[in-house]
Amino acid sequence: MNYRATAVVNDGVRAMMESALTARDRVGVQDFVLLENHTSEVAFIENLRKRFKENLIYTYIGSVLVSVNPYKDLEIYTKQHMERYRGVNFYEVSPHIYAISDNAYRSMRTERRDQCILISGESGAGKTEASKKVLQYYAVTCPASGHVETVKDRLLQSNPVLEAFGNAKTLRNDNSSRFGKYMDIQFDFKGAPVGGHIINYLLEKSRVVHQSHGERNFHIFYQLIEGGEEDLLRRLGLERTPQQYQYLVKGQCPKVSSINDRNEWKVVRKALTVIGFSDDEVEELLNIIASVLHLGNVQFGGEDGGNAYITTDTQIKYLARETSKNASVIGLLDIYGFEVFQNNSFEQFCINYCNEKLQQLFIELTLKSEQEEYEAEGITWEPVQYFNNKIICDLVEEKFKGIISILDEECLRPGDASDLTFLEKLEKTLGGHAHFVTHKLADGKTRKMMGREDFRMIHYAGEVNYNVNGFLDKNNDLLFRNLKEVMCLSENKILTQCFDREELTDKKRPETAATQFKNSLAKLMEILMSKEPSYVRCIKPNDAKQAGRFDEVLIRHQVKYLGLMENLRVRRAGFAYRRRYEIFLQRYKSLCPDTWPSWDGRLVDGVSTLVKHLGYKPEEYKLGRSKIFIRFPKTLFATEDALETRKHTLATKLQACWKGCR
Ligand code: AD9
Ligand code: MG
Repeated sequence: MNYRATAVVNDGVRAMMESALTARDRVGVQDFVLLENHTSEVAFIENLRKRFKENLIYTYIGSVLVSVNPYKDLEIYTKQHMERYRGVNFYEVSPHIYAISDNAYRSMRTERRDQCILISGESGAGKTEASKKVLQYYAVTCPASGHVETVKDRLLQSNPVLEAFGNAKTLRNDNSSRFGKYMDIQFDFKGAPVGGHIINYLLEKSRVVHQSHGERNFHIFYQLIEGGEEDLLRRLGLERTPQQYQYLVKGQCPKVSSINDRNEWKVVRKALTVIGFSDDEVEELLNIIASVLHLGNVQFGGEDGGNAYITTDTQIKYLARETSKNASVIGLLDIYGFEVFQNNSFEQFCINYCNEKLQQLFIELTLKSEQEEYEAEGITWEPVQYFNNKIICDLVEEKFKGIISILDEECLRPGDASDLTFLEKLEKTLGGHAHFVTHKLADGKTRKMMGREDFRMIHYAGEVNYNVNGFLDKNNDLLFRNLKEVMCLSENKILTQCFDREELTDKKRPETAATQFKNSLAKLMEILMSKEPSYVRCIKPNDAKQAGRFDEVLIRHQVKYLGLMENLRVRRAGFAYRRRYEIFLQRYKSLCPDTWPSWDGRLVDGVSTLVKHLGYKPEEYKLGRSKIFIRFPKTLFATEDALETRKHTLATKLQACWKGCR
């Protein structure tokens, strides 16, 4: 044997030994259910830290994917990576957003069940990037047929357009989505994407007229001004100087180093055409954008200047060729996670309510799918104790006595209704509720550390104080009737689509913002309940948007508010690990002389022979119809260690043999 070959073998053996000895210590476990001490938050975070240090940003809790934003480009999204995850078993490859995407796609195809992927996390945690990765995965790996290329293009190109009109630079994220998004991708019977549609939630309209210091308006304004062709700007009456528009200078940062508005303009302009806007429609759309900028500069006389304002509640909807009845669907939800700031207002109240609903859905569906799996495998179901947060959802949404009902009532009440009378009503109706607190104590004394304008909710993930200031105004969200009339008279077709004439003849009072949100959430829950969910929980590692920084305090906060420990507890309540017989046997058959090199009998008998040989105790495992269920991680680790030792012994023998040959 030549020297080079020996060196390669030596290196291989060393690497094998090193990895056997240190892999788990160094990179942690790839599924939190395998943590020895699964109730320890410290162990949980330590595992995240180890993996993050090794650029392993993905970890599972069972089938839930936890993702930590790396704030740098990792070489893990190539076509080769996509291929690696295509059609393989979820657990056979390292955790990845592609594994979640592929698994959802395959379940949709094989079980003919609609799927949804729910992505949550706080601002800047990587939700939108994750949803783009899912779309890219489908665009590359799904089969194509007929007009499918157009549909794939539309799926991908919808993102830059949505981001231009719905994203903005905030202090937390240079590309922050200021709306929640649910996107349906429809697939035909061959598994090719054939269409889709998008629903938006709670667009932050107020940003059009006001931006906090260090923040910007929606990207499209800057893109148009920086990138728009000379001719176009002339037609729209715009100058290429963002500084001169009132609506673009409030935050005092019209330029952001990480954003190239001019290039983005080109991408967005092209995308508008790809997703089906004609040139005329684009011109009309940009006319609206330009009018908003002009309106912002209108000077008003009188005492308080610019009371008139306009919002661009631009609904970018694209409906691809509407589709055959047999179409299956994968839904993608990119929605704000729990928000807890120093000062929490109406927006945080709505967002956190949305998260309570999603948590309820998670608990119901996870337990349901666990139960279904046990039943399908013929294993006795052992009930799991868990906190049912329905009580908190009811606190918010119940008719007559819920917070939203009380708020609506105050909004309707003529006379002295104010944010403070709303708070008083809350106290009267909800005082004593286990999840609702104000500064007033039952004995008439005052609770310390609580503002007089605050109410506190005990959410499933922790306590949040809400300041009632502005609740009534924000909930009313009124646009004056004469303004609506003007909009309806416009010759701009897009504008008249946005302002429906029928609404004007309707004498009914428009729904309040909270009620609209409650109703749209109820619809969303219905959509999600009818599908099989996968979850992606995104974590932001630091506030500085820097690669390699793992801020433990910030991360602990998110682990808490994402409810990850509760996720883990529910997932670990039964069996920590389960595998199909053929996969388990294939991996460990070399550890038993009766199953090595192959087992000819029934799979279940092979697995039974193997685990008995390994000394598994009856209480440590159960054999179902097609899978083995292992209760504790330590049992599995002992088996993994035995496998590593065997590989090591074989490698040493091999090396000795090579030496002998030389
Ligand atoms: V917000 O609630 O919309 O404000 P998101 O959507 O959670 O927020 P986003 O996906 O926009 O966050 O990610 C923020 C930034 O983090 C991105 O612009 C990227 O610069 C960075 N990021 C996020 N995920 C990844 C990733 N997987 N790889 C590399 C990433 N960078
Ligand atoms: Mg986002």
